[in-house]
Amino acid sequence: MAIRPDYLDDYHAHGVACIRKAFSDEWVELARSGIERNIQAPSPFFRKLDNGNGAFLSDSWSRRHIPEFEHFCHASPAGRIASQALGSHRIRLAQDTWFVKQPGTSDRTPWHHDTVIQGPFCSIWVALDPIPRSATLEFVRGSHAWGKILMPKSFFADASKHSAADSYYAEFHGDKSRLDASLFGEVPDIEADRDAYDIIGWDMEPGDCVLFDARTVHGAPGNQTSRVARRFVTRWVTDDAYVAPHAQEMVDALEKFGLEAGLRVGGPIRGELFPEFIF
Ligand SMILES: O=C(O)CCC(=O)C(=O)O
Repeated sequence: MAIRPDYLDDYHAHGVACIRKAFSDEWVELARSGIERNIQAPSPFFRKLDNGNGAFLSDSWSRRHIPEFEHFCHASPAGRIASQALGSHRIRLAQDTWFVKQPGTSDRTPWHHDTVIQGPFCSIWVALDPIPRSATLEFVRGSHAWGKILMPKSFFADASKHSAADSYYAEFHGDKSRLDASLFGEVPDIEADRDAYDIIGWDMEPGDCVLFDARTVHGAPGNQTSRVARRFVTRWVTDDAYVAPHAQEMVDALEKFGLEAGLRVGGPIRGELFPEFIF
């Protein structure tokens, strides 16, 4: 199925498009079941941040042992949407991941963009629950064209000053003392001056998704609603994508956790962990 041209226009112009009803109830239910199974069988990438008021949970690359996710990645509309967004018949699945924000969590997803892979790289973030605008992922419109790799604030700050969620988002960004700082900027303090930015987001219903360019700066509030807010995300690349200069820690973590990704900094995204799809 071809995605509507206006969605593609939004994706290219703004770095993000909200695609309504892109995933049927069956896909939503499958992803929810996968999350339940995954919480019982976490991978080494599983994280649970819990400040006592409702947790923020996540895991990544768990489709290898969660059949629901494997099926979702291979057969849902996600790959086809990504192929059209990236303008390539051949694409690779770079990552499956999910996030759950239980009611009451104050943990923000800090403003960031997804930089450990450079080159053509998009994400499809699917809402698995009704998520109101006040609790959903939001974006700085057009920031995919800012032209610089921006590191989260926590990358530069003293570790003791980070919130757990901030640390999580800088966890695999390398040791700054070993990196050429001129390669990076710092994500501006968007929360401190929201009116200065063109921030967009949507009320989401289960099965709606946001398709975004990995360079588009995004973040999410906590969840101050009375319902859980689950999301399932797949990330996709073309063969022109490569491992970013600051991704050595991510490469090391994949090897340490036995995922045998075979990645090297500056090298391409290939191999079994990143299956190829042809549309
Ligand atoms: O859903 C969230 O809170 C985080 C999502 C995110 O940062 C991403 O998918 O890149």
